[in-house]
Amino acid sequence: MKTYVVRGVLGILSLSVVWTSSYANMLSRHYTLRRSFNNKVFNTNNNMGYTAKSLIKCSAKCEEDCDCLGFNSRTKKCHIFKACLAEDVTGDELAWKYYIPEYPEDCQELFGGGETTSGVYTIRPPGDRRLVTVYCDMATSGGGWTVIQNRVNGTMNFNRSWEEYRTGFGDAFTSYWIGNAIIHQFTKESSASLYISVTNVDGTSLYIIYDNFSILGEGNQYSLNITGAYSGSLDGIPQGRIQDHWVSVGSEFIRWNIAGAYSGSMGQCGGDSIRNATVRGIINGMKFTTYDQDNDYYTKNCAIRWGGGWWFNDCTDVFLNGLYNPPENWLQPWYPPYMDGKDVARTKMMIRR
Ligand SMILES: [Ca+2]
Repeated sequence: MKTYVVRGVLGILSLSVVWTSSYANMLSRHYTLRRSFNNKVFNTNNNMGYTAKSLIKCSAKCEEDCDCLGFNSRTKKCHIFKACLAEDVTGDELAWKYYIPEYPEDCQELFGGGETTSGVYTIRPPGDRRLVTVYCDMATSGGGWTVIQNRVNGTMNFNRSWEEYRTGFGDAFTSYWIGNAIIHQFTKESSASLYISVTNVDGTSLYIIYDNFSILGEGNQYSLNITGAYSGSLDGIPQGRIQDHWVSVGSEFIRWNIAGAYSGSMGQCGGDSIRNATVRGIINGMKFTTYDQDNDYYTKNCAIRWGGGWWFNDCTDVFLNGLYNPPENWLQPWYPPYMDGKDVARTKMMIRR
């Protein structure tokens, strides 16, 4: 299905283009009509020319370097410009219309503009010329969440280089990491709320929300910074199939039993496992580590040993980027309650500024 609607926004016509995919998600972009350019022709040195059957087809040509698109509904000409400037108008020709793509900085901006459908959208993160496709969760906990990490199955490799974690990898329709540089841009002026969910293989989900999340820039190896309160159900109570796990810590041990209570000699533990880790060190404040850049406290490299990039201490009790499929073991997705990736079907991290 391909549809477009024309609707009035502050007296300016706005074109909303919607694609649908086999994932039943939607990719949506907005373009604003520049009426003053109707029936004008621009100097063609500054554009790419195509033939397109429709405005929708033409708009699909509008990517990274497209700040203006022109379509002639009579001749089916489609022109992609870096800019449409009044001084570049060279004459008149009927049926030309020009549209300026509008890119929100994040999903919260889209949500505030009336987009209440979860799906894949194109954003232009603050301080960044790049266009980025992301999944926007418009339904969970008030909506407007920009998904920064999504894992829906094991097909996407999360054992990536520093550069790949910096710029981002994956596919917004399935599994991806949005990129440490982008997360930093989102959170460098003021911290964001961070929502983390872990979905069991039985379909139930646990979540935790941190009020204040940010990461430093690349010069500080994207250090993790979480402050303030948290809430949620990822509270250390064993769930679902997780039962009778034993963890030894030096001479001490913890035992989780079927009823959900714990016994042992470690006292209070669980809940905020980023700041209250009991086994492998607190990761709040830690730098990011990848297989090709070791910033952790382990004598070797946690990313190599554990098979994915993350904020490691020695190494971690919380690891959402682990190896997904047996026989390779995904360690400590979120301990407690998750000790092992075999209990985890999906994970998601998302932020709202
Ligand atoms: Ca190390």
